[in-house]
Amino acid sequence: MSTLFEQRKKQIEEHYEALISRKNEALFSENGIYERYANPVLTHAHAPLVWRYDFNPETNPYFMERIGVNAAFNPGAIELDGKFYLVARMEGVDRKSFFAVAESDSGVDGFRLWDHPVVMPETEEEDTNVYDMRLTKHEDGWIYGVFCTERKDPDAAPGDLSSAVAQAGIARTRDLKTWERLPDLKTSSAQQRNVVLHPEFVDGKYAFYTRPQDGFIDAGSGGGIGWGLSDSMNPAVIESEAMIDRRYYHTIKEVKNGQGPAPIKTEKGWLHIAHGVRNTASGLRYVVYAFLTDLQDPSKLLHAPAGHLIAPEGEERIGDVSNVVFINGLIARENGDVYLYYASSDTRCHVATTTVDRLLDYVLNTPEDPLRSYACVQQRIELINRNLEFLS
Ligand code: M1P
Repeated sequence: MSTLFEQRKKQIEEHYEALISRKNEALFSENGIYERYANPVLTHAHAPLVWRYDFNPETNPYFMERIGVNAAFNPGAIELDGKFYLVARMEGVDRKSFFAVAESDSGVDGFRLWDHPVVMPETEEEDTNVYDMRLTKHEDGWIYGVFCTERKDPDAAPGDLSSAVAQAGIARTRDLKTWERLPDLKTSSAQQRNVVLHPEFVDGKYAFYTRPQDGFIDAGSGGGIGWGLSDSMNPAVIESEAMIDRRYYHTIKEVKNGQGPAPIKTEKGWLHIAHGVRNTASGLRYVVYAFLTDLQDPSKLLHAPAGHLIAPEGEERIGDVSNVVFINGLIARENGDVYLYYASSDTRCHVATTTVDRLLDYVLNTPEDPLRSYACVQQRIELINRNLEFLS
């Protein structure tokens, strides 16, 4: 007769393998811009069993979890030798985030996390929490990971155990296995999050998308997707930041916004996927949006379709931080296919598939936000009248 340990171990192993080998299926797309998928690509339950259970019956007779995993979200993404890799933000039940690599052959299912999480070296200043890595294959030959490093605010009032300082941590790798930590990005802003390295040199310098901010949560006078150049990555120092994509009153990005992954180079310009945040009676609402910048000058905004590209739907709306979709990873393949890896409600990772052509069509042909109801109605009437004339 098998022991409780053996029964539970078998059950959990079978359940785990069924989850990893589950096929995913594209869903019908109402908007025609991209396809969502039936299942998330990565969840807390994808965390390898050896991360969580003690497999020794002597020390774990009930086969209980010893170190639980709470969530898998906000993954960076990269294609290497035809394989799809996510560098996910894994969060332990202790609320600390860390990075771990998952790989898949299809990009839409079969993501399996490597046996060991990433060991991210620290600078002289320890990180309390690290998360949201953007991966950039830079033309200098390195793969850079730029991520948020969060530390307790040294100026917090006594008893305030929430105030934090966010800055951009930087590391580089060739294989996603060994990471060399570089000094944190230096800018004049009190807080930086959602910093992304542009894949090419601009005027012979490293170029960054930034998100200067006054407070840890509040944009204050900051916010908006910024842009700055640095002579070097070691250390990376930005002397002055320009603003590429501002926040506007009564829009999807009125509270704050942030560059998603590194932009896709297309014949029409740099295609950007980003997140925007607005306030509601039930808290902040995070959506994903897109815009296009100039090929020669990536800091020059060319087209900015109104509204969101992806907003939380169904189960995506619920999680540890509800009503959130967030993106910091995409894979654009040689053949024009695009895999958007977005996370929902700080809990799980999803994929949406599309192509560069479809995204460009969307960005170039969706009208900009005219910022007023009356003008929005005029835009819609113009479409209706064109349609009615065409259809008559
Ligand atoms: O909780 C929602 C998101 O909040 C932050 O994004 P932002 O800096 O734009 O506010 C990040 O911490 C992100 O990880 C998180 O998903």
